[in-house]
Amino acid sequence: MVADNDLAEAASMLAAAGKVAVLTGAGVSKESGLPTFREPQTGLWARYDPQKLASLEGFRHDPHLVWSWYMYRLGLVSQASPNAAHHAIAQLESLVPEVVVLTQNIDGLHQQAGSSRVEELHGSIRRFKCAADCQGAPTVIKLPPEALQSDRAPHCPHCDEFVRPDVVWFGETLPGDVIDRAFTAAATCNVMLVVGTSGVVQPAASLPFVARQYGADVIEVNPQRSEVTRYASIYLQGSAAEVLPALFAALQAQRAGAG
Ligand code: BV8
Repeated sequence: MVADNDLAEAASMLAAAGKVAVLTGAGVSKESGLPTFREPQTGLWARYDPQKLASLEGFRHDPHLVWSWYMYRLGLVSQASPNAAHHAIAQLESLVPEVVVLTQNIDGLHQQAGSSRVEELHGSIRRFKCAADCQGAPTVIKLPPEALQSDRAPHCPHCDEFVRPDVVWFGETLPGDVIDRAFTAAATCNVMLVVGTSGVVQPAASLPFVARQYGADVIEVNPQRSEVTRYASIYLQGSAAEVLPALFAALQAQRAGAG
């Protein structure tokens, strides 16, 4: 469990902050029942490397395999609900003037929990597009429910190319507007709260470093040390669903104490 004085120190950083950026990774959705990226995949997918499947090369090599993996994950996401960590992050908006969530996750759980400003750095598993963006980038395609039950990648109604999830794969660039807003948030926040990421995937993993460079405090929440820990101002060791409600309660208490 996290030491009370670390929680109190982190809460006082948040209490003094006008703008907080919250960078999240797969760990924040772990307690919603969604597997993280680098922990062993379960069942059928245990023998596949997510980094290979989450790539344009993987899709080109076997579009139906990659499509099936995303439909499997979409099934898990559809059953999942936001956990206490997502709710605490959403409630932060009632205590901090400006909060922006920068998520690497594609599950949409921050929005479901009520966060009003969410930048999806890596896209969304709930949105689909033509693999050729034949009508312009992105060519979003509405799919009938039966397409989501199929293990065969559907075809674009305009050009017959395959349809794919509207996510950013390894080797693909993030949408320019999204990455600009994310780096601006990192450069202008007073505190960056980093939750549940191993801090290895670029360019998202550079955001906490940029925040530190611009003078922000970085608070990390993770049961294990990560690539971010070495330059965090405070490292709160524990799971997101345990630590974040406690951090939010400590912040509320400080706000109440401040009158
Ligand atoms: C790009 C969408 C330009 C799809 C994903 C610079 C240096 C080195 C490499 C590169 C570089 N620039 C680009 C690269 C290549 C690559 C990259 O970073 N590779 C890494 C692996 C070295 N980056 C890219 O390709 C990016 N594109 O930069 O474009 C370019 C292009 C070509 C060549 C060069 C440059 C695009 C990256 C986006 C990939 N798409 N997702 C999908 O989801 O299916 S990334 C994928 O990894 C997920 O989004 C995931 O969220 C993300 C990051 O992983 P984490 O979220 O951190 O998850 P992970 O499992 O790793 O860790 C979970 C953490 O949670 C752990 O720390 C664990 O301890 C913790 N945890 C567990 N339980 C809990 C918990 N925490 C809290 N509570 C708990 N209960």
